[in-house]
Formats: sequence, structure tokens, C-alpha cells
Amino acid sequence: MKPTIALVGRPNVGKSTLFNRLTRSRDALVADFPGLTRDRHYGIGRIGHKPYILVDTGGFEPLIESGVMLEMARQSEQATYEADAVIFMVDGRNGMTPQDRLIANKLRTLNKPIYVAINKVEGVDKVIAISDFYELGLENMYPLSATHGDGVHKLIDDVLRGFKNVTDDEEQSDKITFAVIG
Ligand SMILES: Nc1nc2c(ncn2[C@@H]2O[C@H](COP(=O)(O)OP(=O)(O)OP(=O)(O)O)[C@@H](O)[C@H]2O)c(=O)[nH]1
Ligand SMILES: [Mg+2]
Repeated sequence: MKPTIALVGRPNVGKSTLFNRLTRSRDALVADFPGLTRDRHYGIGRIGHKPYILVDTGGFEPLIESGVMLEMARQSEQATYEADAVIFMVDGRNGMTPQDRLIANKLRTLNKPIYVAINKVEGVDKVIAISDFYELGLENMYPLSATHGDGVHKLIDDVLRGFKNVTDDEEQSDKITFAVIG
């Protein structure tokens, strides 16, 4: 069975950029303004022959009470309910925001593995980048650059390590098996 991994976080932190990198596609639209991704968007990523389902989501604004942003927050939450693990992306250049704290609190109640992707830290001291987010109280923190690729492999490797029974592509193919007896 393929594990499902949801990518969530505030608008404009780089979720779709990471989605495209992991699915080796340009399926998700990326732009330098918030609110571009609006609903859930599914793709397939692979490590070696091990496939997984990746879900890109719209920016999660946890304090919005009406309108399209509320619907986007609902879509993000739905993606986290369907997922086996969640990558929670934050912006390592902007640092912690109150919304990040609220999202972290919501995610904690899921009781699922949560991985914090601290994005946009190319050229930034990784220890300093991480230290700003300690107060989220989430253990697994990964400084990375979705644009440049640094740190991305380590993140997805660790996420998938949690799933021992990931089906190999080859195991899924319709091979004919012969028994030679006599
Ligand atoms: N410097 C830097 N910029 C990045 C990185 N990743 C993404 N960006 C930029 O951040 C902006 C937002 O990227 P998106 O991938 O569209 O962000 P998003 O979280 O999907 O945004 P929404 O769909 O609006 O929630 C774009 O201008 C990206 O080029 C990174 O690793 N480093
Ligand atoms: Mg997006």
C-alpha cells in the first residue's frame, strides 16, 4: 500500500515548490504571492522503486472564519485526516508566526507523524533556522530549500522510513510466476 503524505502550511511558504520537486513535475502552480493553490492536489513521488502519494494543499490560515480562505483551511484539514503522515512547512526566512503555532496545535491532535520542513534556508545557518521553531514543540525538524533541493532527500527518506510495508513498484506489476517441479 502506498502511504499518503500531506503537505500543509501557511500560504506562500513553498508547499507547491516542494510538491513539484518530489513528484518531479511542474503540476503544481508556484507564484510569489499567497493563495495560489486552493484545493487538494495529488501526485506520486518515489524513492527508488517505492512510491508514495503526495498531497499539495492551499495555504492554511487557521484564524479565518469565512470565505474562500476558510474553505482552503477545510481542504487542508481534510488532507491531514486522509494522510498517513504530514509535512508541515514553515518559512525559515520569515521565522515563526502565530499562525504556525496554531497550525502546529491542530496537527498535534491528529496523533500522526508530523515533520516540520523549515523552507527557504539556502545560505542560512541551519542551527539558527531551526532554533526559531523549537517552541512549536514538534520533534522532527528539517531545514531545507525546496527550490535548490538541499535537505529534501533527508526529509522524505525519514518520512518514508516510518512505513515499513511500502509496496515496491516491481511487486505491484503483474508478473507471471512459474514453479518448476519434477
Ligand atoms: N528562496 C526560496 N524561495 C522559495 C523556496 N521554495 C519556494 N520559494 C518561493 O516561495 C514562493 C511561494 O512558493 P509556492 O510553492 O507557490 O508556495 P505555496 O506554499 O504553495 O503557496 P500557496 O499555494 O499560495 O499556499 C515562490 O516565489 C517560490 O519560488 C526556497 O526554497 N527558497
Ligand atoms: Mg501552492
